[in-house]
Amino acid sequence: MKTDESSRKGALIDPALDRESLLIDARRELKMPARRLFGKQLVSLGGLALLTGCSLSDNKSVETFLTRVSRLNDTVQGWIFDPNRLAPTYTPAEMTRPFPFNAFYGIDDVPEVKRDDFRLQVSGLVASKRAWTLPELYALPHAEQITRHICVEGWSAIGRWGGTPFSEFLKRVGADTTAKYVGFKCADDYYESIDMATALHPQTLLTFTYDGETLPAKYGFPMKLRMPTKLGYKNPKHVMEIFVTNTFPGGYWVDQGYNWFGGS
Ligand SMILES: Nc1nc2c(c(=O)[nH]1)N[C@H]1C(S)=C(S)[C@@H](COP(=O)(O)O)O[C@H]1N2
Ligand SMILES: [Mo]
Repeated sequence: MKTDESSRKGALIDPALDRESLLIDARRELKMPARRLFGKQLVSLGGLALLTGCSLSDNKSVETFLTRVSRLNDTVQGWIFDPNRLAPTYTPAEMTRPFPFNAFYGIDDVPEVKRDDFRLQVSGLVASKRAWTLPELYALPHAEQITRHICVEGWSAIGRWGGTPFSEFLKRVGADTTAKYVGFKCADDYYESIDMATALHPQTLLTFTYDGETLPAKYGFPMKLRMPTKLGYKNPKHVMEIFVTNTFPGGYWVDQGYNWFGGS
């Protein structure tokens, strides 16, 4: 197999779009370390297509696909981390302005969660299932982070979030930290779940602010779980309920074929 750019481009103009040779190209683009993104699973063309958000239906989308796969290799693997290691942090000057909005719907359909009636529900394997008001949550120990958010749609941005270390919150509710998962239900039908190691990671924050201000609706008011060790879709916005469980809860995108771990 030739590896130079021209031979790859040549393959792309073949109308047959030989899926097998494309897969070989894509695997080469990924090289060894980035395969860790997909765990020990064999990287499948379908999985890569989902991860990169490309349809592979014509030559142009195949080109975009290879560019995105290669971008994953070049950059994402440097930004996604081992759950025991710390993600890089940045200075205020490095923040992306304006920080992008993204959801499975447009900005006009962002849910408006009412501040006064809001109660965060806590359920599952926890000692205290009582609901929390926003003032109670705001009174928890506060931490700030400036980290990079990486979206599989092909963008990344540096933002500043403030909130309480999630491990601290789990401690306060008496969570069974030997349980496997923490699940999240959101105001907009989104849902997610993460592994307990990530839930306890020191940079996993239950955030209430963005750049020093109350988290705006578009970025997930009243709260967003922020994990710089995970891809963007793993970071739920508009969190309404948090539960601890040993039953795999899945997630909005995961249930459509995305990789569940969504990190290193
Ligand atoms: N509730 C909810 N959370 C969500 C999403 C969503 O559609 N609904 N989209 C996810 C995706 S794919 C991304 S990239 C980020 C975008 O967050 P931002 O709007 O703060 O950039 O939110 C994630 N969390
Ligand atoms: Mo995303």
